[in-house]
Amino acid sequence: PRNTDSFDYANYHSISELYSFQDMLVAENPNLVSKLVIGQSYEGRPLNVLKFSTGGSNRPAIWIDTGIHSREWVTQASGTWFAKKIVKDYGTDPALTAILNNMDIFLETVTNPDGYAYTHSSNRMWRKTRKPNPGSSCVGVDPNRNWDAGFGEPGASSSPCSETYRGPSPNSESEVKAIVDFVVAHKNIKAFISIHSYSQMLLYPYGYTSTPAKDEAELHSLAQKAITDLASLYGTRYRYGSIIDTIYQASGSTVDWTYEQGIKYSYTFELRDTGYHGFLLPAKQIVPTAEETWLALMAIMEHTYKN
Ligand code: ING
Ligand code: ZN
Repeated sequence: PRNTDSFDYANYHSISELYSFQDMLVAENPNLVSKLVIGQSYEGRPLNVLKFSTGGSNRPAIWIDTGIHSREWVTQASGTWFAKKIVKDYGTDPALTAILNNMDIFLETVTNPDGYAYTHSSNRMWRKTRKPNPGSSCVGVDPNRNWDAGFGEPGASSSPCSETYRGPSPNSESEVKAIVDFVVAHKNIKAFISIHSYSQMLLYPYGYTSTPAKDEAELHSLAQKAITDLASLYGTRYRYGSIIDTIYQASGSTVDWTYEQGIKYSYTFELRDTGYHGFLLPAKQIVPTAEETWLALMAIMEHTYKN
């Protein structure tokens, strides 16, 4: 496609197509969208973040990432759709317009680019990063077990061959460290939403401990509102609750770390489906998945803006 109107949102795309989409969106909307490169992947790909901002400096911000697990293709595809939705709705949708007149949105759509390239070239089911592990023939670290929150506790593996290998140390993966450095330097991120698939769940901290988050009541009621809004479009049913109670114990995960950094509205989505297609969600479900998820994202973003 020559522009983001002719981009095929209803199909899956290679990393080069997703990266050229980003550049087209920036070129078409220079007063709203810019591209930050927050680091590089192990294999040297840029870690691109789209910044949606109407001005100000270091405004309170919302972070959204998709694709930290490379095989979860509906998430990178949905993130791409969200990027276009933001530029279409700014100035026409009053709720999003109010948010963007006061806050910035950061969107990393290909959070594990080496893994994503590998799912196209070699192994569609690749989840982890692509950094070799010294002393092992197994490659990669689980980038959702590599964060410095409960690192090394139950809910991750110390074996490099495991799909949930935590890595040699917190932030050992450049793809994780780049986000950590960005969040710490920014200091004004109010909501952090990390998007996975599949299971149809909306999860909040904690994953590494069964001690309730201090904001559990608010996180729970906002999750309920968000999944109710999501279901209003196509009837898709989500479960919700803390990570450990709702899916399983997981240590070193993204949103446990962001929550412990003081980002109250820290959530993880697990998008469609519940396992019939699993990671191989048919492309015809991309746009409906993105549309319904957007309603939940708006609920979280509006609540963040108003609180
Ligand atoms: N599921 C997540 C995983 O990393 C999860 C579940 C979410 C764990 C949030 C911890 C925190 O295991 C998938 N499908 O990746
Ligand atoms: Zn995942």
